[in-house]
Amino acid sequence: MASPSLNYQDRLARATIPVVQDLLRIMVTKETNLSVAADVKTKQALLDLADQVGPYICLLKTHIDILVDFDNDLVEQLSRLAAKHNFLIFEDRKFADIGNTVKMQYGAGIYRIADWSHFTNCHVVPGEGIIQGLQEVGQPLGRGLLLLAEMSTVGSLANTPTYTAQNVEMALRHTDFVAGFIASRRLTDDHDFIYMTPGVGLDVTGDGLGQQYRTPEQIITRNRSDIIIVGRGIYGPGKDVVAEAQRYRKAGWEAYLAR
Ligand code: 5BU
Repeated sequence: MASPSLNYQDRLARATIPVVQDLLRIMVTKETNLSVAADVKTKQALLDLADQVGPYICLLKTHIDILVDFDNDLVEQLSRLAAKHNFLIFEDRKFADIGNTVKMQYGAGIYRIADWSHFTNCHVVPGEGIIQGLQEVGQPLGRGLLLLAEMSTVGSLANTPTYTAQNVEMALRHTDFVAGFIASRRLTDDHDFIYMTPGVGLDVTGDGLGQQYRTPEQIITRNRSDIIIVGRGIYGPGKDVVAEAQRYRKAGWEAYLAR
């Protein structure tokens, strides 16, 4: 098979999942492949961060269960900021249970993730039923799923050829709901999936707890991933959030243009 176009615009024309079309359209319009990992502990800190980085990102990645003061108003305000700045939301929930359980975890509970998060993700450790369960809840709402085919950390047990390849096989059987992967690199040219990569940093190589940072150039230009996910590199101690968001947006976009 001929090497596919890696151009976001071409892929927008070909994308079949509506939420993937929305994401690619935002990336092309705003010229950004940056996602900020908003790992903060309070509602106000999350809203402030989203408002500050909003103009520079295509996707805001959340860990909603970190918040000490989550409420429904947070979801409403976050959704308003997403509309104001034109970005989508990705709850990095990493579901990992049986299909019947994840359906409830995704659609119900306090967080009702499926109601507001455009993307979420799962481990395929339990087998394909996890995808089916999430799909029953998410697809009618127009959501997309990412499979955790690799992780960014030292010694990740997911990063074995067999496990990663099985993620790809499962994704290929669910192309109406599986939008792509969390991985450090493009894994297949058999179908045009979206790739998102955490563990991206320009200044340091690790965090002392197993995290490993690679540069946008490594991830986007060389590894052909699509979206860089950056957390502490943007809002860590002493950082100027807006300046860092601009810097990572530029680095990510230049790495894209270079390929
Ligand atoms: P950091 O501050 O840029 O290290 O944050 C990285 C974010 O990405 C954080 O929210 C993690 O939970 C998330 N992450 C990751 O770092 N590595 C992975 O393999 C996956 C998610 Br999956």
